[in-house]
Formats: sequence, structure tokens, C-alpha cells
Amino acid sequence: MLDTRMLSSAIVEGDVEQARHLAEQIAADPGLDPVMALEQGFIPGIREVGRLWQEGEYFLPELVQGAEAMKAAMAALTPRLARSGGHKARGKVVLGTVAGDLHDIGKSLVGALLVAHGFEVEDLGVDVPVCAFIDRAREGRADIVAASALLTTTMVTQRALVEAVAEARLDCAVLIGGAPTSARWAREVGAHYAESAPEAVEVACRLVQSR
Ligand code: B1M
Repeated sequence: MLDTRMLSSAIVEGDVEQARHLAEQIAADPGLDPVMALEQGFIPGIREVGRLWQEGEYFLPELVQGAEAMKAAMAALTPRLARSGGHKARGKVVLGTVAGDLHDIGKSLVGALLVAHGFEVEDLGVDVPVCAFIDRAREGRADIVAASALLTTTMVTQRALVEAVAEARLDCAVLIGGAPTSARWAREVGAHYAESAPEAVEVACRLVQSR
């Protein structure tokens, strides 16, 4: 049985070894659900780190340490998520966090769940300029360009991306997400929106089905 509080604590305490160890145990046990471990354990942990930081209880080193623990957990879970994805690609997604933004946990989670649901994902990483999204989407004949933004200062780049996709006449949908974004923002810039990584999978499935 999953003890989700232990998973969350490992992140809140910034305990990289413990987070990796717990995630490896989950990855090795076919009876445990890695998506549930993320959604009910690890993600609430990193959110709590954010809250403690915002309230001044944690300082930058603790924030970074929590993020490191989260990344260790995700790295251990990703191969298991990928194995459940099957062999026939559902569609091709070019994914990244927009320029000026270094947050990669949510974006990587979206990528891992898309792979787990059979999508081919090219992850361009963080701090990705609009032109790199466009080049890779064109060369890779992507069905979807997916862009994450975690800062109010960087979400404006999602609008620039939608405009660049239209200007380049690419035959692909633009999917956006990230904490400061919303369905309203997506409507305003002309993109598709997902609030969470599981929702990103649902939206991506709908988008490729309707093509
Ligand atoms: Co930063 N940071 N950070 N940070 N950080 C936030 C985002 C912030 C909200 C914290 C706060 O003030 N409470 C705040 C942003 C405020 C704002 O602009 N509105 C903030 C700030 C200000 C900053 C710095 C400017 C701090 C500084 O240096 N003074 C700086 C910026 C650096 C930069 O990017 N240029 C900074 C740096 C960092 C760290 C490096 C220390 C670290 C990131 C480490 C890393 O990613 N490798 C970090 C972290 C960890 C956070 C918080 C605590 C957690 C983010 C996270 O990973 N959440 C965050 C506070 C918070 O979110 N509560 C915060 C877990 C993750 C699973 O959630 O990414 O939201 P999230 O993804 C969700 C959904 O949004 C969605 O799915 C996921 C869940 O299923 N989603 C998508 C995400 N992308 C999607 C894409 C999609 C669809 C859905 O389609 C394409």
C-alpha cells in the first residue's frame, strides 16, 4: 500500500535519497500506481515546499533541495511510466518550458504522462526560445506544441508561440499550461489549455483524435 504522507514528507524535507528510494520501490512494484504516487504524494509535497517558501518559513536553499528531491523521484518513476505507454505512437508532441523560465518539474511530469499514454515526446527542456519550438515542430512534424510557464513574467511568451505557429503555417495545435495560466488566458491567446498533467493527456488525446 502507498503511504502518500511518506512520499510528501521526503519532498518537504528535501531528502533526495529517501525520495529516490521510495520512488524506486514504487517503480519496482507492479501493484503500485506511479501516477497516484505522483498526484497524491510527491506533487502535494512540492506544493507544500512552495507554500512554506511563500510564507517565509523556507529560504531558497530549502526550495532548491525540495525541487531536487522531486526531480530524483520523477527520474526513478519515469522509466516505469514510459513502459506503460505501448509501442504505437498516438501522436508527436514537442514540449518545453518557455524562454526565461527554468521550472521543469510540471513540464517533465506532463512529458512523462504523455509518454505513458503512448505519445512520442520531444522534450526541449527549459528556457526554450519560441524559434526552437517552431524549428523542432516543423522538422519533427509535430501534432502538438506544448509549452509550460510558471512565472507571470514568462507566460506572455505562450502568446508569442501561438502567433509564431500561425505565422509559420504549422499544422499543429498549441497546448499550454503552468501554475499562473488559466483556461481564460488560453482562450485569450488562442491555445488549448490543461490545468494538470493528467488533463494535458486528455486534451492531447482529443486533439490528435480530431485531426
Ligand atoms: Co519558483 N516560483 N522561482 N522555483 N517555484 C514559483 C512558480 C512561485 C509560484 C513561488 C511562489 O512565489 N509561491 C513563483 C512564481 C510567481 C509568479 O510569477 N506568479 C516562483 C518564483 C518567483 C521563482 C523565482 C523568480 C525565485 C527567485 O529566484 N527569486 C525563480 C525563477 C527562476 C526562473 O525560472 N527564471 C524561481 C526558481 C525556482 C527553483 C529553481 C528554486 C525551483 C524550480 C526547480 C525546477 O523546476 N527544476 C522552483 C520551484 C520548485 C517553485 C515551486 C515551489 C514549485 C514548482 C513546481 O515544481 N510545482 C513554485 C510554487 C508553486 O508552484 N506552488 C514556484 C510542482 C509541479 C508539479 O507543478 O509546475 O505547477 P506545476 O505543474 C502542474 C500544473 O501547472 C500543470 O501540470 C502540473 C501538475 O499536474 N502544468 C501543465 C505545468 N506545465 C504544464 C504544461 C501543460 C499542461 C499543464 O501543457 C503544455
